[in-house]
Amino acid sequence: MSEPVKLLGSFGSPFTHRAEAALRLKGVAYEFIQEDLGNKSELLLRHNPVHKKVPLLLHGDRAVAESLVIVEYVDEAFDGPPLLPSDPLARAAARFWAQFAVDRCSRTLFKALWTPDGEARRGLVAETKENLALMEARLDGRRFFGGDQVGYLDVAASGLAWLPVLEELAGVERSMMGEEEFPALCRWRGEYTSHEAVKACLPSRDQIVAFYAGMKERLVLHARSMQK
Ligand SMILES: N[C@@H](CCC(=O)N[C@@H](CS)C(=O)NCC(=O)O)C(=O)O
Repeated sequence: MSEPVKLLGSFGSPFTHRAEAALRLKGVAYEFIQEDLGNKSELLLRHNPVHKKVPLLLHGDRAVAESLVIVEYVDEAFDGPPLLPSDPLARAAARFWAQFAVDRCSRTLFKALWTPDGEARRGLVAETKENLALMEARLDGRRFFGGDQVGYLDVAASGLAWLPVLEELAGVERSMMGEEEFPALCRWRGEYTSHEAVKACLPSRDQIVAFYAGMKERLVLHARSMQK
């Protein structure tokens, strides 16, 4: 009998979504355990003592932490359509761009979201758009980043899929990823969010709002402290 798979996560968290999307895409049966981030469970603290964060995957008695590490583990440990390409160079490229999407693209974008209007924000928006332009070019006419199927890089970059809700929440009037400037990325967002496996674990607008609403003040303060 296969060992049980449990995912400790928080619905609305883009990191949790990555792990859950990987499980869905591979067709792995799992139990989702909603974690209260204000009162973390003993299970989470015991198995992720370093970061104490979600997502956390439990496969039998083995624990895997960090969203992209989980995605790679799920890809390797279970049958189902591959998320990473088999060619070593293509794998390296997918990892390179995933790192870019996470470290550069999402971080700058997130700072831009919560930074009040002014010179600092204008700089962050310009940097965000430069990063998005690189992601746009990376799509290069393909349906998904890796080709016709949803793969590792799509999952890594999936935070871009709920940007409109975050922009609404942050009171951003002009989207940083508008259709005119980024047609390929906007089309990709539509393809990603309407994919059957992804759709099944995509938080609703209300769930995203609920997840971030409580943090808004903290996010604004955090963005401000990073400029000092
Ligand atoms: N680098 C981690 C980030 C995970 C993360 O920031 N998780 C947040 C939820 S979105 C969390 O658990 N926050 C709780 C805390 O910081 O105490 C990953 O990719 O999994």
